[in-house]
Amino acid sequence: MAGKPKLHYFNARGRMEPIRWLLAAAGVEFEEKFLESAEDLEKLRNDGYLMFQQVPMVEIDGMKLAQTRAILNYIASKYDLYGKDIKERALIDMYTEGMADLYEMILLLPFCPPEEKDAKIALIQEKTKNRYFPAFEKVLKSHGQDYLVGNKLSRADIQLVELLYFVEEVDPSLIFSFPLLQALKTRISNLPTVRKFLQPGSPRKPPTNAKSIEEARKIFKF
Ligand SMILES: N[C@@H](CCC(=O)N[C@@H](CS)C(=O)NCC(=O)O)C(=O)O
Repeated sequence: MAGKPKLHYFNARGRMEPIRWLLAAAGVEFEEKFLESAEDLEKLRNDGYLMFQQVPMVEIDGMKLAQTRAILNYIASKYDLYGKDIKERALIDMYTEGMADLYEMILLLPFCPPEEKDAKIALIQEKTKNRYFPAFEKVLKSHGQDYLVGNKLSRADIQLVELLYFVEEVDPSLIFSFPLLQALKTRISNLPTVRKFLQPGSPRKPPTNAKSIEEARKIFKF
């Protein structure tokens, strides 16, 4: 039997967090090897482990996979979280690409210069309220089902709920006028695997803080 997937990143959310979420929601145990220094990253590069000299990298099923989306695609396919046919998959891709656009804005927020922060937060609030949340609320309303696609749990639900928690940290009021998103958040959070991941002590990482920014700067030299 194949061993546990091994995740290579530093000890923070960053681009690895959606991968942690998806594996955890699929009920897959994984190991993490944390980069602690620029030398650790250099070693992975010199050993030829990183296709584009970047992390996230996940060792899984004999592969060393790089590129966050490719890793998510593989996990979703493997654990049947990627729709039943190419049309469902196209919808899932469309939804998760939209989610990724908003996710990226929030991910980069802690790294922006202090004088730009208020404008960035205002933009995130505006886009969340007027573009992204209405779009996903509309999908749920259009079919009245419990999940975004195919009346069945998929990566789209898991990634959306991760995003809902992420947005909540910026502004908890943004979800107030979206009852179907609130209900989805509750439903997915109550799945046993997700509930476990949301408990303290799980591999879920805390919000980015000054310490993780400092660590990222040290490792990735920016
Ligand atoms: N498109 C890549 C981007 C990966 C990326 O930017 N990784 C950063 C850390 S979060 C990195 O390794 N930076 C070092 C470098 O680019 O040399 C992905 O989604 O995995």
